Amino acid sequence: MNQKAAVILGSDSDLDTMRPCIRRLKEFGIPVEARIISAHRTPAAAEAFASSARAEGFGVIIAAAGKAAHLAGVLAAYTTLPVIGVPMKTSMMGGLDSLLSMVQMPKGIPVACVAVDGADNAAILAAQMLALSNPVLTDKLEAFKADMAAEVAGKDKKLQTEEF
Ligand code: RP5
Repeated sequence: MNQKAAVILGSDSDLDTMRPCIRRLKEFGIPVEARIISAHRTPAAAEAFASSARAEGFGVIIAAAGKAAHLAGVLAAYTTLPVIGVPMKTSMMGGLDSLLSMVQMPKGIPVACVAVDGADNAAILAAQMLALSNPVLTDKLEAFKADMAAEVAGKDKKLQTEEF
């Protein structure tokens, strides 16, 4: 059963944005390996990682990159594992460049793309994928959703006591 998650960063400059992703995966008890591998600066490493990821026990790959963000697509080209892309916000174009580079994949090589800087959602989506074959993880996700709903309900209740 492939239950590890990989978090691949295109650069160390993506790390701070992606820390919540790594933390969330760990909170769910998912074994995580984080790497810095660039589609452009270390393409051979990208191929090597993705080609062997399934055999190494990974069940999902999360790839964060910015600007001409080809990392998720390149990894997806070398594996049949699901790849989730996280487009990084950029100074010049606000992350629209990253988003379009990531999401506009050609037919045959899909990448599941979350929002710009959507680190937390990438972790939750990865957990949901791994949970397909992991009932313990499914229970954790159900508890996570119930906590979120309770939090919103608490805020709604508080709102009803406000004087406007
Ligand atoms: C991408 O270019 C990286 O994923 C990063 O988001 C962006 C800038 O990288 P650095 O120049 O900061 O290394 O490859």
